[in-house]
Amino acid sequence: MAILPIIIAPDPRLKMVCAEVNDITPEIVGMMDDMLDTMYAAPGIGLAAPQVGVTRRIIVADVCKEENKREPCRLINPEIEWKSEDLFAYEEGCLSLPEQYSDVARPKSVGIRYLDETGKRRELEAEGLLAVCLQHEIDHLDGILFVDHISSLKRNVIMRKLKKLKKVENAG
Ligand code: GNR
Ligand code: NI
Repeated sequence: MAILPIIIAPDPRLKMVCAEVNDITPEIVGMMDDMLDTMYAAPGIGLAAPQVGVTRRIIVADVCKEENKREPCRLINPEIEWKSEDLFAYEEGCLSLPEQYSDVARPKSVGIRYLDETGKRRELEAEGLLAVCLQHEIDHLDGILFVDHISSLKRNVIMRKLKKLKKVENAG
């Protein structure tokens, strides 16, 4: 069990297209547990490997609210198989963009194909908050942040704030 440091934007590691996992090693399985620990500690409802500096196609999620009803999801090489035409707008945040929020419209429901931690091929259908979360996480694997879905005006305001925050932190 380990809580890993979360990378804050802007950072080149958050802009990379992550590599597929070909071999699910014990290191990868252990890393997914560390990612879950990190996500629960934050707290967050999802986490993508590039946010902890690992540019591989791995995500974890749990949209359950209560701490005693945890339902951790571990997805390797997730792919969106289909998405609904109707959209759902939700106010998104990101652990890599602390304290920044904006409405993002995405397909309301999605079908996702992935490998579980044993290498078994699986599929899931998600809607509501889980659909939002999984699309947000899969975006991270392609170097896409939620601010890439909003107007450049709003994005620039948020990115400028984060750059300033980093400068202050580095100075202090
Ligand atoms: O914890 C998180 N909450 C959240 C809220 C709305 C839409 C997406 C998210 S994901 C975020 C954690 C995170 O940054 N995952 O990459
Ligand atoms: Ni995020």
